[in-house]
Amino acid sequence: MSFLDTLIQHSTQQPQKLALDFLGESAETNQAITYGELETAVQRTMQFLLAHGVQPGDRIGLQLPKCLPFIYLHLATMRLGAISLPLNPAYPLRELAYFLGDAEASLFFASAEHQREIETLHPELPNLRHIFYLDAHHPSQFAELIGESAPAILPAPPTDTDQTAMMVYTSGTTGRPKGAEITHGNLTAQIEALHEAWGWREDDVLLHVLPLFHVHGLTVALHGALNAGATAVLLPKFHPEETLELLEKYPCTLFMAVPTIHRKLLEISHAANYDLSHLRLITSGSDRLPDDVFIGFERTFGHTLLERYGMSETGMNLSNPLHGERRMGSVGLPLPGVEVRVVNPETEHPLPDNEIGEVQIRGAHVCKGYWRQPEKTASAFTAEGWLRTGDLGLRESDGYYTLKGRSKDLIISGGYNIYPPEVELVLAEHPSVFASAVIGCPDATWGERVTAVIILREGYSSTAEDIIEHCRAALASYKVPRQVIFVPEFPLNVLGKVQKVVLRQQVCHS
Ligand code: MLC
Repeated sequence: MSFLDTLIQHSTQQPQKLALDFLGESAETNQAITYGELETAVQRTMQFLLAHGVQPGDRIGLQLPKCLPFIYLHLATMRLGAISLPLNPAYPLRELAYFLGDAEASLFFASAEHQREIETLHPELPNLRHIFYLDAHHPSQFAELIGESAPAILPAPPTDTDQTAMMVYTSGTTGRPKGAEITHGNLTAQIEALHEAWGWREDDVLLHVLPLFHVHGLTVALHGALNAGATAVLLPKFHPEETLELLEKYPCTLFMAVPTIHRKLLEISHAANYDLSHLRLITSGSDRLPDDVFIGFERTFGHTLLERYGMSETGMNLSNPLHGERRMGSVGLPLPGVEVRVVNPETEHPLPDNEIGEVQIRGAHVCKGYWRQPEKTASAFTAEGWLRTGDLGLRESDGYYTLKGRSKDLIISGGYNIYPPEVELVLAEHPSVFASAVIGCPDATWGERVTAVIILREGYSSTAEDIIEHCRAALASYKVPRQVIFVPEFPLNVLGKVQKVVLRQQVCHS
């Protein structure tokens, strides 16, 4: 049964069961809804979308803060066979214009706070029929917007597993960001594998502190809870103390986060006073889990974190086991239905155990390709359908996999992927910058810190603050360099390319 069908089944079999408990910033924004109410809200949202001309295949942009209407819109869009396009609210106008333009979104739901700036974009986006502005601080506003139109006969969820359900933009080492097309079949395969591997249960209570616009918070955590008929307790923003309090007192059984969040929990001075013994599973992903956080969690909370490995294009691929050894530094074993191999990056021949090569992935969970970029799609997959992840790793003889770095030029900060070429392009627009190289320096809190290494144009001067200000105007804040280092020259290889590994050794002093 597809993920969306399963969700409908929960609404008929357990309509009174609490599905989502949204803990807003104030009592007014708190909202708790059952599976029955969720289904009603999704159906009303479908009617609203239909009334605004949404057709199967249409792209619906969602750049909203974490709120229940985001969830209704995401589910309603997919139920109609249209394509949900979640977007990070941190994207500045320039990036937003690219995503909406490239996807040719026909409807766009944005935060009322940004109405004035977003209005200026509208004339540049001929395919965009309507923009709706939502005020997350007033939940009743969405209900008023969609109204209570007479129930129409609504279409059943799409049955074509190859139909695109949602699109997630990822950047790359070259060129413009590309929309990974995640199909209905992908979503179902992803969630079934996790359901089995992590033993999701109807009586699970998940504390959800992640953003909803990335696969970790959306297709792993939220879809996971809804697919299981469990309860998700949603915090609009991560606060370390509140998180520990809720985990203890709600009480919750499941928690999923990125290493930066786990570290922030450990940094609370009285963390060990919280009793988390009733939790049945705490997972970590989106970035490598540092050993000291793994050990710190065991010592402080008596929990062995379960590390797993995934990416936007695939959802989750590998996971340490629910029962059995959760190996420190390892991303575990392939999930059900997931094929994994490690190959020589040049020849693409499979390597024997314990040898480092590129990790390649195949299975029903892997996206069908990139939106209107056939060349990028072709180069991402081998002829036999293996996805080239760009991650380096090895398989140990007992089947556990360990990641050993990246062949792609990529920085991971707090679980967000940052592609240096994107930042370098923005730096190149600064009049004083002759050349730049953007690297990730090790950072205890964030994993890596975005660092811009710059050669100034002769006769020009600039300051770190000036460079950072310049980047702020064009980039989402998590991509903005935290550190700027001016150098007279870069270490270059024989082809004249910056040797980033050497540069990192020269300038990163954590
Ligand atoms: C926030 N800031 C960051 C940042 N997050 N800077 C660098 N890297 C980050 N990840 C900056 C803000 O821009 C802001 O800067 C300042 O930190 C404070 O912002 P904040 O929002 O108050 O920070 P905080 O709440 O502490 O956020 C930290 C965080 C957040 C860890 C909770 O980064 C987060 O939710 N990360 C999860 C990302 C995620 O879900 N990734 C999944 C990708 S899917 P300023 O200068 O404006 O003050 C994927 C596949 C897979 O990778 O396998 O899961």
